[in-house]
Amino acid sequence: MSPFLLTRTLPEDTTGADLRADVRSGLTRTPKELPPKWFYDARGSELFEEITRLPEYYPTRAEREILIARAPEIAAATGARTLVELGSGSSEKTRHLIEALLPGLRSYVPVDVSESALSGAAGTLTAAHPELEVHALVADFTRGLALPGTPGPRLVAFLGGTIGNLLPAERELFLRSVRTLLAPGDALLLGTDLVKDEATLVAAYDDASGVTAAFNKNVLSVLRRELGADADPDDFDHVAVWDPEREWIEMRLRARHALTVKFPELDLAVPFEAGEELRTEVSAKFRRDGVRAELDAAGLELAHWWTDEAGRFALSLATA
Ligand code: AVJ
Repeated sequence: MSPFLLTRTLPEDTTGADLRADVRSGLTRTPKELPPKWFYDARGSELFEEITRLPEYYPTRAEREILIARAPEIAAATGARTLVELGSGSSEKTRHLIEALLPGLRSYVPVDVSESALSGAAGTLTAAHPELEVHALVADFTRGLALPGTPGPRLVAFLGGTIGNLLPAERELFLRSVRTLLAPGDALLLGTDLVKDEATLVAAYDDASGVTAAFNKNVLSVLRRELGADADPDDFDHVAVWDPEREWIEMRLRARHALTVKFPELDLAVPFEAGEELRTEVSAKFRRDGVRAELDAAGLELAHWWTDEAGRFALSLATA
């Protein structure tokens, strides 16, 4: 009944070492940057959940619309007995997929960097589906994955458009590593936000109520708590810009005046000029041909492409 396992693939304290390494390399280069995974402590995960309910943030609703409409087709096409979900977060949308995959589904493997999001989600799911084995993994899926030996066929889902957080070269490595997880008959379900008008995109990352600004600044709280940094959120402005050449949104923190952030534990002082920006996230937007080409380069074949009615977001089903 309700087997629930939680595995950390890395010893807990490498998280601190990873953060220190990212701070050292990302904050001492020009322009400054930090990887977006550091947003997601318990507070950051909560703020992201709040973002998904904002009127301006359409991706979650658009993807849910596609999942509800296409879950039966996905179930029929894959016959999955194991669902692996990378970057599962609260697993809220996944419910639709899980319900369509039952009764054939045996095992659900949510993978996320946020242990708080994982245990919350797994609790809800095991309560709703006591017959399902839930094996949660606290892991950074950009570093390669070892999956538990669950029954095939496997469906690996990477939803929400989170692949857009990776730069093109990182996406290529990531898709190749996913490809190695797939046996013949397994499949990848990939969610991608789509290129659209700039006003809609920028509003989704700079909402009127300031929740995304708080989410962006939360990374400064992570630096304070984890590394003893003296970063003050009031010293920075939230910035969201669309890069039309690279077709991605960048979130940045812009110093309101010249300041220095000190990291006593790292013996590091990071100077910011007035107006200097720290890039905290890239969120790439896609087109069908680009997705097909990237899948192809990783040895994956685009089998289905579904969008919401408004054409804002896409789900791709790819086979090995
Ligand atoms: C969770 C990575 C899909 O890029 O849209 C939301 C994160 N950042 N608002 C995205 C995010 C700002 C989100 N992903």
